[in-house]
Amino acid sequence: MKRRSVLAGLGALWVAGCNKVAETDTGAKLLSAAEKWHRGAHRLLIDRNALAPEYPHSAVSPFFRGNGSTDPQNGEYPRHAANGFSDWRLEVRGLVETPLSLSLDNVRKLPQRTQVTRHDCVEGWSAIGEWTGPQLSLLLEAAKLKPEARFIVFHCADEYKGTSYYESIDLVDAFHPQTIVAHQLNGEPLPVRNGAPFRMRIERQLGYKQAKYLTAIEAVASLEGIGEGQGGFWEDRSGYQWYAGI
Ligand SMILES: Nc1nc2c(c(=O)[nH]1)N[C@H]1C(S)=C(S)[C@@H](COP(=O)(O)O)O[C@H]1N2
Ligand SMILES: [Mo]
Repeated sequence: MKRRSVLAGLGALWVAGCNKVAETDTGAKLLSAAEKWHRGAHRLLIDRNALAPEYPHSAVSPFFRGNGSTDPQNGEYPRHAANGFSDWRLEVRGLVETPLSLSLDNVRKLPQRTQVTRHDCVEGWSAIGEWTGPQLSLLLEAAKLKPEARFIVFHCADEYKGTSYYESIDLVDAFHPQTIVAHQLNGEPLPVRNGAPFRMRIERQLGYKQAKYLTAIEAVASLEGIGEGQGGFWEDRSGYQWYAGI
């Protein structure tokens, strides 16, 4: 037999086998369940890439309140704040080929995205702000994720209630176009209250995911061993949902 007909024969066998499964009742049920699952998963992925609403500049809240840490006093933060964050470094590390160490100036010179979005805090308040910064995907592409990377962890400079604040997201949110490393609010450098010099904006997620005072972005394979292993400060402390999609 020629190779081509062997392949054709294999194809025919597979189709025949498949029809046999479909002929039986359980087989048909299995197939339709698999198909439904597949359609559901596909819909979920499309939804997860959808954009959060963006607003006209006129919708910006006159005052974007601060919540949680608003004026960190621990470690080197006060010194950095006093000299305009001129020697602050933002690291991109962990499961990457090329770790990065970026100054405020380095980050300002990257291609920028500006978005006017609504921030929703679970404590029951919202505010609209205009955020500017490079997309996180740009930094992750520059650092080149290793294939084992599954989550992105955000390390923060502040201690809140005596514990370092941190957060984490999966790669779908990490590569979402509205996930940016913001260094401006309403066209001005980020106020200390809102996370200077860098904070995350992950627009499809609730307020507590929006890590402020960013020191490092770390690619990891698992969230075990980071903080108490639940993926974030509030997840560890109060059992908030790790996936806080909106
Ligand atoms: N580093 C750090 N990030 C943080 C917090 C914090 O206390 N520390 N609080 C979170 C919560 S609960 C909210 S609602 C938002 C508040 O952002 P804002 O201070 O700009 O309003 O930041 C989130 N990110
Ligand atoms: Mo919040």
